[in-house]
Amino acid sequence: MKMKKRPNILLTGTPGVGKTTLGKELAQQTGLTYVNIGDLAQEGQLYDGYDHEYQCPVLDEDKVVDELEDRMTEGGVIVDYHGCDLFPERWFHIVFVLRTDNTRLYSRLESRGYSGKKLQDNVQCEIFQTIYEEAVDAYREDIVHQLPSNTPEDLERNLDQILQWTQQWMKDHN
Ligand code: DAT
Repeated sequence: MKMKKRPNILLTGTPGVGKTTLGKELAQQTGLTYVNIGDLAQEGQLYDGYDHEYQCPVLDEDKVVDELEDRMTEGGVIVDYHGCDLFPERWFHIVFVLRTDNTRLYSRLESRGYSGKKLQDNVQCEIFQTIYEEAVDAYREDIVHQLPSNTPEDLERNLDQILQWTQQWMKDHN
């Protein structure tokens, strides 16, 4: 018996926009597998050096891609990461860039313990829509969608929309 085909979904955007919240809920509702790239790198120590300015390890992008390749080929993966141009374009069937208003993002990151340059740089990243531009450069523009992620109502709406999209994709491909 042939396995049912399932789509791969990329959730991206500035830290704090709500990728993890949406991704985990989506995984529960769709049965797709949620993969947080930060956690994956931590577990496998997929690092290449240390960034002293931001005080965090630097991702080894090749190792991350190698680690995920088989699972992505099989399909049915929701990937969560605050960057998107390190992945092969062919991996994803759809890309969602979550967006949050500056003042809300500021308080979310502050309560996460961010301060100083790290806080400022992340809020600026959102203001300059850095990740959205990275996404439209890296993927076909018609598979890249921005989603407002300010309120619990936004979260519900995003869940419903992606759930519907996933069900339609499964119908079309099986
Ligand atoms: P990310 O994974 O993008 O870093 P997160 O899922 O950890 O973000 O969310 C950051 C914080 O914001 C967390 O306290 C939950 C909250 N949050 C996420 N989505 C939200 C939404 N749509 N409305 C209100 N708060 C939200």
